[in-house]
Amino acid sequence: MIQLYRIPPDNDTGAMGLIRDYVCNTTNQARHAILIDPADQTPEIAANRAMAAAHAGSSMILVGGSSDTDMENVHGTIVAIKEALELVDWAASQDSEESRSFGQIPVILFPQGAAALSPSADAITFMMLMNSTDPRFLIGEQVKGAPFVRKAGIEAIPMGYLICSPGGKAGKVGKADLVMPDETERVASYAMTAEFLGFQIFYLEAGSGASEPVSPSLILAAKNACNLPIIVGGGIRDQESAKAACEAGADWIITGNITEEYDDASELQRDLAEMISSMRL
Ligand code: 1GP
Repeated sequence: MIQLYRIPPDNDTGAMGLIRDYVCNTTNQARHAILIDPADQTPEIAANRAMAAAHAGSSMILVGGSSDTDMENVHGTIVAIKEALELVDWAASQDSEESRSFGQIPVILFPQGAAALSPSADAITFMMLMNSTDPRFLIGEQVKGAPFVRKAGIEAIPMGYLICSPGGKAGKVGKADLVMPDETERVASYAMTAEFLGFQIFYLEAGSGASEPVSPSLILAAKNACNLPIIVGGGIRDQESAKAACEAGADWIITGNITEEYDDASELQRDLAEMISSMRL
C-alpha cells in the first residue's frame, strides 16, 4: 500500500493534543481571544493588533475570515504574528520582571475553507458549520483540507460551529439556517449533538460585526445541554456584552471587528484590558 501521508509515530505525538487541551480544558474564568481577519489588514498591522491583545491579557489568537482569505494572506499574517510573539518573548527573557510567556499564546487557524490554510499555525479549529444547508460546509471543505492539515502536522481541534441570528456574512456565505434568539431547545439539541459527535468545543456565532450578539439565553441553553466549553463571538463590542455572555456560561469570548477600529495599539490594549477584566465574574 502506498502511504501518501505521514502519520506521526507515537514518539512524535507527545506534543499533539497540548493546544487542544489548552483551548478545550475549561478554566475557572472565561478567557478572551482576538480574531484577526487577514482580508482586512496587512500582516504588519495584524501583528501589532495581536500584540496589543496579548499585552491586554488575551489567551488565543484566531486567524481567519468568512471571505477574501487565501493561502497567501493567511500564511503571511500567521507568520507575522508568530514572529512578533517570539520577539516579545526574547525581549522578556532579558527582563527578569516579565513572567508571562507570549509563546504560550497559540495562533490558531479559523478557516473559511480548505483554500485558506497555513502550515505555520499552531492548530486549526477543524469545524463543522452544523446548521449549514450546504454539504460543502458540513463535510466538503473538511475533506478537501484534511490532507493539508495532516501533511503540515497541525493539531486539529474538532469544533461544532453554529451560526445564530443575525449571522452576518458568515451566515450568508455558510448558507446557515440561523438559530433565532428564542430557539433555546434547538440550540440545546445542537450542543448535545456536538458532544455526541465527538467535537471538543462548541462555538456560538452571531456573525462578525453583528448588531446583536448571541443572546444569553442561547448561551445558557447550550451550556446546560452539553459537556463542552462554549465559545461565543460576533457583535461583542463592549464590557457589558462580554460580561453578559460570561455570566450565561461562555468559556471563551471572541472579538474581531472592534479591533479593526483602532489605529493606535496602546488604545486597543487599554480597551481590551478593560473588557477582559470585566469578564472576571
Ligand atoms: C466572528 O465571532 C467572530 O467570527 C467575531 O465577531 O468581529 O463581531 O467581534 P466580531
